[in-house]
Amino acid sequence: GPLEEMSLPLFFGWFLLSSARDKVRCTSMDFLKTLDTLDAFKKHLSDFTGKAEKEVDLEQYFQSKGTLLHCTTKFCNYGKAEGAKEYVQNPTVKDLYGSAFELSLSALFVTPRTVGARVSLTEEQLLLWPADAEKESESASLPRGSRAHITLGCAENVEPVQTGVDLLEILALQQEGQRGELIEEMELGSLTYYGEGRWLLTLREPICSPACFSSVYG
Ligand code: ACK
Repeated sequence: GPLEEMSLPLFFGWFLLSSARDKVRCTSMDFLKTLDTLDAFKKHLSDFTGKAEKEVDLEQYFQSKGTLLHCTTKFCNYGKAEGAKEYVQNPTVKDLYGSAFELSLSALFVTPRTVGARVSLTEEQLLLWPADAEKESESASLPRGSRAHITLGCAENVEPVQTGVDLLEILALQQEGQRGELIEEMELGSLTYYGEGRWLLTLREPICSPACFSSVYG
């Protein structure tokens, strides 16, 4: 009945603690500030503007949604999403609910739609990862956990669900053997362009972020 559906959250995920949040926000702001000044980026500016504009301010272009940063494990949609009830009943989910984890952020990525951080999950973290999270990817063979990410911002009229889709798209290109165009070694890591406005910064030093496994009803 409706009461039962109400008892499931909107989604489960790891929620970054406030110190980690600031660190991640600063790093991503640094990256966006640098990226939109690079000649290589300006060369492909039409990916972002669609018009012959000369500049784009990426910090303005992406609106950050709220202040909480999180990595979604399972989108439950209050129980309406496929597999939501099974996920809640998983004993590991119950056992680990409310406990602390260390997330490893291994890359930042930017597309005309979203900006996000890739999260590299440990074996233990994968126990909380739903089996079907990567099914949207057309090349069906991406390893479990590939979609794990933190949404850092979305372009106007873009929903955060897009961030994971954009990440899967870049990883699918890599798996097809596309190595992208290595643009430059930045202080933060190496910057690669994958065409159609898709930029990937592989971090030299992964960012380690303490996070709590919990859920949101809001
Ligand atoms: O940035 P995200 O991972 O993308 O965090 C938000 C969160 O749930 C609350 O909206 C994610 N989300 C929304 N719809 C879906 C979906 N269909 N599949 C997976 N994640 C989703 C969204």
